[in-house]
Amino acid sequence: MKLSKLVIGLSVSMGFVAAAVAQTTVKIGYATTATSHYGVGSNVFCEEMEKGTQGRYKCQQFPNSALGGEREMIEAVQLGTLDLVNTSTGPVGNFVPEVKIVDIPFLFRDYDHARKVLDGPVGQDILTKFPAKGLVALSWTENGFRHMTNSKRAIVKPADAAGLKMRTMENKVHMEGYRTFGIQPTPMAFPEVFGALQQGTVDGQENPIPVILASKFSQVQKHLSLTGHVYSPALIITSPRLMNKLSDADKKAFYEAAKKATVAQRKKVNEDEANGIAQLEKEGMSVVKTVDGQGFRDALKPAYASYAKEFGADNIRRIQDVR
Ligand code: EAX
Repeated sequence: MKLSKLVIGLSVSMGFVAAAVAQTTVKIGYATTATSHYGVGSNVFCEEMEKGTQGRYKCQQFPNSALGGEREMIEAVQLGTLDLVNTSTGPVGNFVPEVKIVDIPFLFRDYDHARKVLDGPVGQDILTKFPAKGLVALSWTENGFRHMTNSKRAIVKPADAAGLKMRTMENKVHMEGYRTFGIQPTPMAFPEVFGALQQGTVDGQENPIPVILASKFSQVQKHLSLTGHVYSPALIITSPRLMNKLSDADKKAFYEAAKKATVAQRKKVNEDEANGIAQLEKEGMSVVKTVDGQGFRDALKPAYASYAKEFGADNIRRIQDVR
């Protein structure tokens, strides 16, 4: 009697162990804090993916660039040492060149325009280019419209930005555009930015409000100008290696989870846009709310000629024409 109870008890606990072993933990990394827009999006992705796979998959999250800069995380996904990354497109064009077109400054009028293009045929077609590069893009998430901050002076027009040494992402499309503003672009991985601003290695940087907030740049930058000079898309990226391991149903669950992450991440960007500027003022930043947008657009004209050559004027127009 006692023995049979023990046997039953053992087999029950062994069954439990077997179920636990069948659960696969996937690692997801991102640049900013767990409470930032990337954290909000990644949390929703992880919850929904675990639910959608009936617990067969769950996440371990690595916020705060714990696994390196965005370029390094993408490389890690390609190599298979990281499963997923929620990343801006900053370095992505270096892996999948078709992405670069959406990094053109002043390409998108506003959030509605950007989201419509990315959710529409142009954006969805770009996603199909990833597998050839050993990557799978599950969905567009969002970083936001980028604004300039610096420690030297208020920027209203390009002449105010001229001569400033500004950290940029490792993105040639951005750097080419920013040079026309007179800025000295200094590409640098995100984990180094705070220190570089603090030590004065660079005068400024540019990022969306959600990043400026989450990364406490108000501690090391006095001036914020709402230049909105470029939209910064983001993506949840994984690998064909992982996707090919999944059943069709689990694959679908990953895609559905990514879609919900997109909605949540965009919502958090909206909230930060609505509340973040007042918050940054409270933290001591001096904010230029009305910049000479036309002046920046005019300055950019030579770069646009070069973008038209690289990407095709028709392809750029096709994006601009989306209403
Ligand atoms: O994706 O590198 C950057 O400036 C990015 O905007 C940031 O890491 C969030």
